[in-house]
Amino acid sequence: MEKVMVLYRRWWKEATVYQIYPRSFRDTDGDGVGDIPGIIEKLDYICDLGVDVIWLCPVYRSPNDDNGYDISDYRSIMPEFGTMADWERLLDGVHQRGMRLIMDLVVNHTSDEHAWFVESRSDKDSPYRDYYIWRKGEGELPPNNWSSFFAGSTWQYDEKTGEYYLHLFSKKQPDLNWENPKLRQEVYDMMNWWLDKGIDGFRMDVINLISKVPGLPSLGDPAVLNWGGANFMNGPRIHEFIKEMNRETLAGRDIMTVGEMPGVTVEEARRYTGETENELNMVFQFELMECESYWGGRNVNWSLPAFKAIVDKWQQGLKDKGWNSNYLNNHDQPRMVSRFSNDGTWWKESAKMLATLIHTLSGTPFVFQGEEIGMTNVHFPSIEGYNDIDTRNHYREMVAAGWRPEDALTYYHDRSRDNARTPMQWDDTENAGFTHGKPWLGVNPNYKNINVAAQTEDEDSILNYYKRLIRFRKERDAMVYGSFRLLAPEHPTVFAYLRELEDERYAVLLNFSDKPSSFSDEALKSFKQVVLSNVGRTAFDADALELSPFEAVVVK
Ligand code: TEU
Repeated sequence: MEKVMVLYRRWWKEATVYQIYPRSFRDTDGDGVGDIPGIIEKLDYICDLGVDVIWLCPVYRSPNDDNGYDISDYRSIMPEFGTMADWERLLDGVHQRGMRLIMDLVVNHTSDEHAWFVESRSDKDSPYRDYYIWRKGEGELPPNNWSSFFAGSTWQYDEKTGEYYLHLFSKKQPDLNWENPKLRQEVYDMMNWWLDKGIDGFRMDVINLISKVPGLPSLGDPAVLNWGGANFMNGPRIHEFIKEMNRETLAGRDIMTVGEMPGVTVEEARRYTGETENELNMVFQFELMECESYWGGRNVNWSLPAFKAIVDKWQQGLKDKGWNSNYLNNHDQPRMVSRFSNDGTWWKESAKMLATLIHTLSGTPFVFQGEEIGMTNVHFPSIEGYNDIDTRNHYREMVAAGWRPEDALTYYHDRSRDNARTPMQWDDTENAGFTHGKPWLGVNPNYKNINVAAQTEDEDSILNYYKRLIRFRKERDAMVYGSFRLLAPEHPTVFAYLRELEDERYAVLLNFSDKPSSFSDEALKSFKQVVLSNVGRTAFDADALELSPFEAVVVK
């Protein structure tokens, strides 16, 4: 059994991260859009959860084609959110409470309104031309057959200079050309500028997309679209770029980094996160987020054994070689309780059960705002209710391809990124206490029942369970540094595993079903004492174990 070598102890391994989507967190000036003063107002709430790090989604100047992921000035704050002075007060407030702040770094692309792109598109001879990726078309056709994450071609024709520019996301998000050393240096200067202000790290948006395959070849099979998009993911210079970025900005600073990486494999992640690789601390992998298939607009086949196999692969794959991040929610994903468990009868139990999973795996847990009160998917009655560019563009494309509008809408009831983006539910007053104006996106009508105020009062609430859970992990080295051993990989309803560090041993048992599940395993024989339960269990008998619907239990 392993020892926690002092060398491998890291604050960011022990930390819990809380993600804020500022637009939807708390509005103080009544314009219907969340703001930085709103975050400052809620810092005591966040601190009280027991989290250590806040990850702030983009707060930079942006025309908001993709809600801040299209940045027009990296060094100023979006006026709707406040001023640089507000942001500085936020940083101080976070630090005063002993927490840390990590910023979103979006450098695969900028906004088309960024000064670099305005210059770049103005003239083929502009010194900024090469900051972006420009190509001639193939006759009437764009330079290749890649399709955008947000539907349609990745290429936009630009009249002025008669060429196309590449945009993996919206046409207002032109991709930066990382092959250009001057551009890379500009990015590093900007990162150092923020780091010198005292921030504690970065979450790096789609950072594995910055190196594209030379020549930008078409994908072999046009039907594979972007998810077969090997030509722009984990490209040949990706590790070189990230190592250079590390040398130029991160090295020698006590910060944390997490790279968002669609399409990343465990093998690649070992390199990105290896202790001696000098790249990043952890990555967000997408395999769990893609464990479903969609037919006719309903998610039909995610199965627990497949889900467990993915978790196990990543737990084993990065063991002693890198570090995992664990999440089931963020601003791009449907709400976990609607997606992976039960947002009806078993809402409370099942939200706690999923939380138990995330906080008892090896890796750093991430909590997305509202998750801690079990916020659910929203079902806006019409597509007009949706704001998200990904939802709106794909919906249009689907209907044009022959989907019935009601089926496309049902699909987005399950899938839309706006499920995560409805305003935070603070209390049962109008607009859930998010704003006294008109919210930019509709509030989920269930805010009367699901809100922070009600759950603060209720000892048995999801919110209070999160607080216990966060503390629980922090107090136990085995939960952070222990090994992971999956039990009964094929069991259809129970997710069971051991976490062990020398003689500190825990078994975690999670029932993913709305029916009772019995479970037995030789490995459980020596476990006796219940140390955490989402249903008030006190006794544990490994020989006659029946878990109640969505029960979670940790035994010692
Ligand atoms: O997301 C990148 C990403 O791959 C997806 O989660 C994406 O939102 C989804 O696949 C669309 O179908 C990051 C950000 O988290 C997201 O909010 C941004 O829109 C995107 O990059 C572009 O910056």
